[in-house]
Order: sequence, then structure tokens, then C-alpha cells
Amino acid sequence: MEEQFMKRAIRLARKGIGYTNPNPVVGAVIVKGGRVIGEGFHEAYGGLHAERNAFKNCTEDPQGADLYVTLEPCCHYGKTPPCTEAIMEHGIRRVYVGNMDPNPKVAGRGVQILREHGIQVETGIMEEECRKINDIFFHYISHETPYVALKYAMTLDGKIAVKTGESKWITGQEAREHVHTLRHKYAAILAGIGTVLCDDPMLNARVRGGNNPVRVICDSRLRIPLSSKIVQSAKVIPTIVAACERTKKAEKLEELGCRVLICPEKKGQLDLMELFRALRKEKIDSVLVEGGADINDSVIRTGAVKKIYTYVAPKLFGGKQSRSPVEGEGIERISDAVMLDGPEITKIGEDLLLEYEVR
Ligand code: AOF
Ligand code: ZN
Repeated sequence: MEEQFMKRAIRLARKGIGYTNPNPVVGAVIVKGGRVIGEGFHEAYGGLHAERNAFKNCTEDPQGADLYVTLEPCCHYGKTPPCTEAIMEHGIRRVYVGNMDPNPKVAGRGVQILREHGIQVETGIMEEECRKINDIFFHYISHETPYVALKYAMTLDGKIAVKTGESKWITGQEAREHVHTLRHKYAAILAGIGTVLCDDPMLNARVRGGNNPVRVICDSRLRIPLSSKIVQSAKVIPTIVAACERTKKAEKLEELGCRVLICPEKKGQLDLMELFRALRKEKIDSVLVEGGADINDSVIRTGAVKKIYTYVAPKLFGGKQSRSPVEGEGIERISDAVMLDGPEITKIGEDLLLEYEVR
């Protein structure tokens, strides 16, 4: 029974994915006499928390009811008053919690306050499933870098382009559409200047009602063309051009709506770790890297990458000169490999999506 209602709360929470960053996604279900009498989720950043939405949607008096919530109720005054107060005011008898809230402002005190007021609290209900929907939040709240994920599409022989450089399209229509749901989930999308010069992409999230990620272009020498689609749309979609020095062109880019962010250089290249730190300071909780072979290698070597999404197309390209997803210098020993856990496998149209966690 407990699992059944928590599962429902998780399903509700998932509806908030992409809309709540950098806050968590949270779902809540109110149950009385074995029946659901109210439910809600955290719908958007700055909006009501899941618990308060569930109370708002109650069809009966929740006095004496049980509350199922995927994340420990908050006990702090943030953009909204503490949920612990709403729970006590409505006379909830018992609270079932998925995850404890790692936010230092809460961190166990939400549960403690409820118990001190005579409310029975059970914690750790479907903990792992609840944690999974908030992988970004859990990382963000306790690190000085965002949650970084890498995404690429390749053929079964591990190529991301044919030898002439042509790379459109590797995967089928459905997989390409799926990428847009990823872009919607992440607060920022990172690409290198090479990708902009080669493909002139938009890097937006083309899903109905979806949120566009902030576009971050790694462009140490400010080579991005003023006529590129990204620069031309920078007044509508937030765009950061990360460079190592401010040249005259920076002003022109700013006039067109870009933000030019100056990052330190490391071994002749833009220091990606410093870029990640700067993004985190601006409350960007997650970055999806959609780069080419070189930037993919550079971000992996920062150690900041937590997740890899690989789309595999049922095709073979062959060719020594056809590029692969991660290039750079490479390692000398197998024991130096970046190790991954997974995969979680989903078939999307004719392609496979493999999701790995970096160990
Ligand atoms: C949410 N939604 O449903 C719950 C949250 O910025 P605030 O004031 O909305 O507070 C955000 C914090 O509240 C968040 O980091 C988390 O610790 C806690 N719980 N947050 O956005 C919710 N229950
Ligand atoms: Zn709250």
C-alpha cells in the first residue's frame, strides 16, 4: 500500500522535470481511509511546494489523513512558508517520506519538527526511486559544480561522422526528438565553437511547452559568427559565450544579446572546471554537453561528468578518419579508463539509448 501511494507521488513529481531547476522535483499524495483525497507536485521554480499544491487540491478535509511525499517536507521560510506548518495546520496524522532533504536548511529538521508535534513519520519509502528523479538536485545542493552529462549519437562501430565530416543524421527521427526532452531537463547546454562553425545549430528544446536551456558556447578566441543562428536568437534564448579574453567582438556579441563570460586559461585552453564553477554560481544546476570529439574529451578529463547518454544507430561507417565520440590524447593503460555503471537501455525507434553513470 505504502509503495503504491509513493509510486503515485513519484509519477506526479516527474511532471515537474525541467521546470523546477535548480529546485528539486517533488510529488505529494494525501490519503484518507485508503483513498486519495488530494495530490500535487512542485510545478515550477518559485511556485508552491508539492505539499501545498496537494492541500490546495484536496476534495475532502485532510484532518487525520496520511501524506506521502517524495522529499522531506521543508521547515524553512524560502519563497514559500515551511511545509511542516501546512502539514500541522491541516491535522495530518502520518507522513511517509521518500528521501531526506540534503539541503542544509532542512537536512532532517523537517522530520524532527513533525515528530516533535506528535506526527508519525516513516522515512526511506522507495528511497532509491525517489533519489533517481532528483539526481540533478542531489548533486547540485552539495557541490560547487553543476551536474554535468554528456550526450552523443554514434554508429555501432563508434563513429559520430563519416570521413568527409558529414554527421547529419546518425540516428532516426524518434531518437532526435528524444534529445529535446533531455535538453528540456537540463538547465544549460554546452557546445564547442567547432560545432557552431560546422553545423550552425540552434541548441534549443523543441518539445511542446518545454523550457529552453541556457546555451553555453565554449569559444576561447571569440570566433562565433555574428550571423550564426545562436547569436541571432540570443535575445530570445539566454546565451553565454565563454572566452579566455575580451576582444572588441565581445561588445558586438553583447549588443546582439549574448553574455560574454571570461574564464581563465589552462594549458592554452579554456578552463572548463572554472566555467562549470561560474555556471554553478549562477544557479545553473545542470549542463548537458553536446560537443564534438575534442570537447567531449576535455569535459571528461575535468572529472565533472556524472552521466553519459549514448544513442546507438544500427549503422556502420568504418574509416580511420571518421571521428569517434571521445578523442583527445587518449590513455596509455586500460587501467586508466573512465569506468561507468549501467547501462539502462531503452529502444527508441530503430536506435538504442544507453544511459551510464560515471563511477
Ligand atoms: C521545492 N519544491 O515541493 C519542496 C522543496 O526556493 P524555495 O523557497 O522554494 O525552497 C526550495 C527548497 O525547499 C529546496 O531546495 C528543498 O530543500 C525544499 N523542498 N522544494 O522546490 C518542493 N518540497
Ligand atoms: Zn516545502
